[in-house]
Amino acid sequence: MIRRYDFGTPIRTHAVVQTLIPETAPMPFFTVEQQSPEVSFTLALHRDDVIFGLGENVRGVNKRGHLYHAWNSDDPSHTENKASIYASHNLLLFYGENRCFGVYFDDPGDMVFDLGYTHAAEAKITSREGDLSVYVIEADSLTALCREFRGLTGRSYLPPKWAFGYIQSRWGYASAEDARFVVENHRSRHIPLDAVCMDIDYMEDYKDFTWAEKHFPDLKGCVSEMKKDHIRLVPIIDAGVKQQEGYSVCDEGLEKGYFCKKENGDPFIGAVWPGRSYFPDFLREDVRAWFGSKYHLLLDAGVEGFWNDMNEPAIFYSPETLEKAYEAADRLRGVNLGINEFFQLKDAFTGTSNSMEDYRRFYHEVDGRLIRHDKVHNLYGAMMTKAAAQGFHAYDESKRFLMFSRSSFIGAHRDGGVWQGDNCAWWSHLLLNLKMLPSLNMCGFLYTGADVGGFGCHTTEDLLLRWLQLGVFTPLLRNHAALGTRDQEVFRFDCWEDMRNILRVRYALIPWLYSEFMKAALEDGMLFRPLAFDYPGDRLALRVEDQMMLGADCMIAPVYEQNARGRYVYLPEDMLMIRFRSDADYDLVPMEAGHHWIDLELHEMPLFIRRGHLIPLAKAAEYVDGIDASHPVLLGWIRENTAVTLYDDDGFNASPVLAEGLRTISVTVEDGCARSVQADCSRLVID
Ligand code: MIG
Repeated sequence: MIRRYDFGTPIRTHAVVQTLIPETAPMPFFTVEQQSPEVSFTLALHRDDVIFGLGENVRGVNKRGHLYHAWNSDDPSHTENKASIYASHNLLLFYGENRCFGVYFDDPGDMVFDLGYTHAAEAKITSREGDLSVYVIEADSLTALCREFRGLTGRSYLPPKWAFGYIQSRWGYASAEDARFVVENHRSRHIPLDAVCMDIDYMEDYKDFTWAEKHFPDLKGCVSEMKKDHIRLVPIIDAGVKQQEGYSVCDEGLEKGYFCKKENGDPFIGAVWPGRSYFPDFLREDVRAWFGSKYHLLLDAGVEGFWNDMNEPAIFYSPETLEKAYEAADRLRGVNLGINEFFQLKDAFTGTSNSMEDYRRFYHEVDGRLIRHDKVHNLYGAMMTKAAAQGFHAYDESKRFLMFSRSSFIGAHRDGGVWQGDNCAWWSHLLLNLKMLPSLNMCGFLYTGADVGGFGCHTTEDLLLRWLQLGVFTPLLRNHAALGTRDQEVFRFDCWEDMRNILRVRYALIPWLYSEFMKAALEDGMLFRPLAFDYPGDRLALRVEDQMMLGADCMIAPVYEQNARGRYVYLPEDMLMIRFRSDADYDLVPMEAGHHWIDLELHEMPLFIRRGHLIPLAKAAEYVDGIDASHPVLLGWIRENTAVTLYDDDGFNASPVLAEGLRTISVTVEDGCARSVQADCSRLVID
């Protein structure tokens, strides 16, 4: 059951797809305080209450004990002291004894989530602007809460099937030669690969929807040549549009008044990669339709997927903030600087980026009303993604396209996936990647993954290998690294064969992973869940944060520490561990419920299958289209006749029907032997 409560004048965010009539009775669970314009919601926490939610953010799966913000920010330092990164997903689930409810704050502006930070036994959520709808969700389980929430906010985005393949990316890839080099080095070593991401350097002067002639003299030819090799090129699109006369996107946007404006009506200018740029007012329907149609230029060249970046929006400086910095410099030049003045000078320049001053400098037109940017800041990235989705729909409504965005808001889960932004090549960020998965899934973002190997800092080969061992389970599996960091492609490392073998496990699992993904998407479920979702009565499962349930049948528990040769796991029930070295080389280890140490050499990774369940292992290939799932090997620990039902489709159809793609593989057990006409039962454990 979901009830809506309105405060102030709620602004349309596109997060919710159901129209609920606001309640007039007081809101349950919370004490509401209004101190205009702020509204806060306070709740006493019981000793054992757990708080799930907040989607993409730092720290744990249980968000209790710290302070978070709703403020989308381009911050490449995802450390524990941060309160927000690129997205605002304002969903909280309160769970404890006699307590199971969710609350969604549909507020596009700044919010503070004090979840037992100021007072350990109190949660206080504050809306700075006070214009919001609050949705209170009640259900009898965590899974049911999330299903209700998805019902409220709409079905998750469906990527094409090829987007489950391995994607190689790097900031610095610019040209057709760069892409070919990557592809050749994968294909010649039989390392699976389905796509190569092009970062900003493919463009002409970082201008959206252009490509540099010198880098891509024949883009269309290159895209189709790659496609023959089962590779897709996935270009980046940035939010800012370069200010340049004669650049059609800029000229049209100016002529039609599509860019965000300052109070005096002049278009706002902020500098990003292209230099001085304009920011399309994605909050307007007509601007979205226009910007969305620009993707057609690349779709016409055969491109089938994109990533949207810099859409918090990131702003390096504006002429105004820069001028202030120069003034500070002029004022202080020649002065024998005291240390305070020195820091003032320094801050004058570093403070030019993503400044509140700039975010208060421009306006959006929302349903005919001018609203200052800071009040709707968290919608910008989501509305850019919506523009792309509308553009794809207009281009070919029967087809799925790949889209993943850096910034997002609830509602953007209908239009695309997200990647987890500029992480670092740190072991702690491998763990952070794992922890964000279920939180993002609660909010509907199913197609997600982090930069495998780490974006910033130099990776190490053991980190990349261990990270791949997590990445093989994330729908978006992309190796991406920043300019200036050490080469990070699999083929650069001595142990590339171990990495390739792990990627082959991914490809053997894709039919199952795709099936689980599609079931989750089409039935408003989650792919990754904290253990607490599946074992509600289990006091130990409630606190586990470094293992996750995956799909209906499995649990994952990656190694996330350097030099570890294994790890501890907690099994809430009997499970079969598959210790994978490759798709063809693995051990089956039946394990009873409880605590275990498991040995895992650097090239080994575990997957746990719940006792009584089956999963199929297909014949791997070097690209998704080549995988043969017709007669899979079944893995599982069973006692009696068992069946597994898998979903499949052509991988493109934009309106798939679950029932039409289901196939059941059944196994009969007689005298301790298993048989199936549709599968190979040789690796089943039977007792
Ligand atoms: O300011 O396009 O998160 O993936 O490689 C950096 C260059 C801009 C940030 C993205 C990252 C991308 C990078 N971009």
